[in-house]
Amino acid sequence: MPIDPNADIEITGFVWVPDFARGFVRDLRPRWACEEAGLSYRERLLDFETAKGEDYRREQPFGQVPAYRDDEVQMFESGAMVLHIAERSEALMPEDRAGRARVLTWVTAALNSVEPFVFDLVNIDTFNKDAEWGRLRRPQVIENLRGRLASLSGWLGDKHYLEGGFTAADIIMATVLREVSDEALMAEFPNLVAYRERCIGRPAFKRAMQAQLASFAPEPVAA
Ligand SMILES: N[C@@H](CCC(=O)N[C@@H](CS)C(=O)NCC(=O)O)C(=O)O
Repeated sequence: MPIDPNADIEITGFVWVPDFARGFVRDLRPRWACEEAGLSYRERLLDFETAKGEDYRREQPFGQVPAYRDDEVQMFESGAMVLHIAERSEALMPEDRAGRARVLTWVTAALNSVEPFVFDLVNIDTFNKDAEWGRLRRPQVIENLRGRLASLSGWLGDKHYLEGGFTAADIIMATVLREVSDEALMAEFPNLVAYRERCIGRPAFKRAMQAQLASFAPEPVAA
């Protein structure tokens, strides 16, 4: 979907981030959900200072992106946004109650049972790459994450997606797996690599990614 300045859905993002973060900022998730659901959205781009300001914290208490609004609701937390967008489209959410409960379960699992382990590694590899504590702690962090990936890999087996067809849960899980900063570790689980590639090979992901990348200013922008 082209971004539409008149769309009822608004998603916030950053006007500039450093190169390593481009393509990984979490507004990618609701952008991707909108693309899958065929819903247009408008973007509101913020600099860091505005994001940490009092006004914006009324929308996003932690001063982060994304924040979301449409004609009915105002939200923060990308997982909740993807679920909300999924409610507006059968493309991302099964119709039956049991199926919906499974999608909610897997979105929560991705954010609560997998992402914290991925973030522990990102915190070392990206944000503290020269720190001595990181070098000492990394083997244990890898071991912990390996355990989570092994469990996920065992569940997924040869299924194409987490629950039947592609759903909101796959948007969240695939974006979590994209954050794993050790490709050798991922390679221990070929079905997870194939799953991640299958998800991000979708045209809707590519459009969302292009839209995020196109939104960044080349240089930092001040308030
Ligand atoms: N749990 C939040 C996390 C949002 C988040 O971590 N946003 C990052 C960008 S990917 C951010 O705004 N970082 C700046 C900061 O924390 O100051 C969500 O999923 O929406």
